[in-house]
Amino acid sequence: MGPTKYYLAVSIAGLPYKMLNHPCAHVYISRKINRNSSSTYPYQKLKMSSASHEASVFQNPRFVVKNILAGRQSEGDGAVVRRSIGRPELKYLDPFLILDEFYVSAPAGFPDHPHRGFETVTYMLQGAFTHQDFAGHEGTIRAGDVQWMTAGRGIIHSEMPAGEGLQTGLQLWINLSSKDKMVEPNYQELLSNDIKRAGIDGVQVKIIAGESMGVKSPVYTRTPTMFLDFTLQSKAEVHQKIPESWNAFVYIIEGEGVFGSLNSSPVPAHHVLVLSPGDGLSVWNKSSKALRFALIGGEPLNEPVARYGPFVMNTEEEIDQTIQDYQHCENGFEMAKFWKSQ
Ligand code: FJE
Ligand code: FE
Repeated sequence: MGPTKYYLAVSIAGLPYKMLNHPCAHVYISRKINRNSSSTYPYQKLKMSSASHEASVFQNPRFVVKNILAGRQSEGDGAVVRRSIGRPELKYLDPFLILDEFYVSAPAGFPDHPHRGFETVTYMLQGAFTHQDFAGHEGTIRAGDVQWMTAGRGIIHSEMPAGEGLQTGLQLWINLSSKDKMVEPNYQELLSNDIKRAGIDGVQVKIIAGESMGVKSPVYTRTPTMFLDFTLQSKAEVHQKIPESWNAFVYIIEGEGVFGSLNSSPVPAHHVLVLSPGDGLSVWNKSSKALRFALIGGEPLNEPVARYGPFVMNTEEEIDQTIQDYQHCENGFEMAKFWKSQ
């Protein structure tokens, strides 16, 4: 099997991969088998004011203003994603470019491809993924682990399944402000064990970024961001503050929940809910099963967005420059010259 087969099979954010085919690096498929780890951790119990009381302290509660099912689509090489942010009905929710729930079984995956101008956050839900980049970084994240990658001025990397069977997770693309688009690439890896948790009355939260129930994440977010993974047992409720001026949305991972207003209809998994402005969100699980959802918020950049597949800049001129840099292995893409993933 020659590499050409894969060029044809791969698309990047709707563009045929061939258009981004690199003159220096070849795209080819590889995989490694890694053991999946699973473990359990005690949730931190916090004493705080009663949740129901807190509901009444939202001066300006957030409501659901858009509810969209994230349907399945093909991405990468044989991978399937449910795209919520980034789909035609919801092209951009400043500063968020894409949220994908990905479903991948080897040999499918996301072979060698570039990024510039934003961050990707990969949060594994099931299985494991191995990442390799053109600067020699390599790592495997497993269920519950997070990789927070700042592509900045340029990354070329591969993201491939590391285990047998179905690997699933969330990948969020967060735009960078014009002053940060060309920063040095950077990785923050948060292993499941190190992710802080809090909980009270049938509610558990993993704090990937930002703060909940008085517990803060150590992740440094260049674009101020909140990323919380909530699990509500049957009949539980939660009332989470969100900075007033931020854009925020919910992605339902499992179960169904009532969001924003107690008498609204329950919404099932794989829906994205865009929230109105406000200082907090209330959520109720009226069902008999657990509800799991991600609550994601960020400070809007309020800047123009010029986008070409995996390159996100402010102007078309910067996009042209980026394509040139990529093709000539310059201005951050130097390491592409002889690199391909293994
Ligand atoms: C990418 C197409 C892609 N969603 N979810 C084009 F598919 C990708 C890409 C991903 C991706 C990777 C993972 Cl691990 C999970 C994803 C899209 O890699 F970056 C471009 N440019
Ligand atoms: Fe990528």
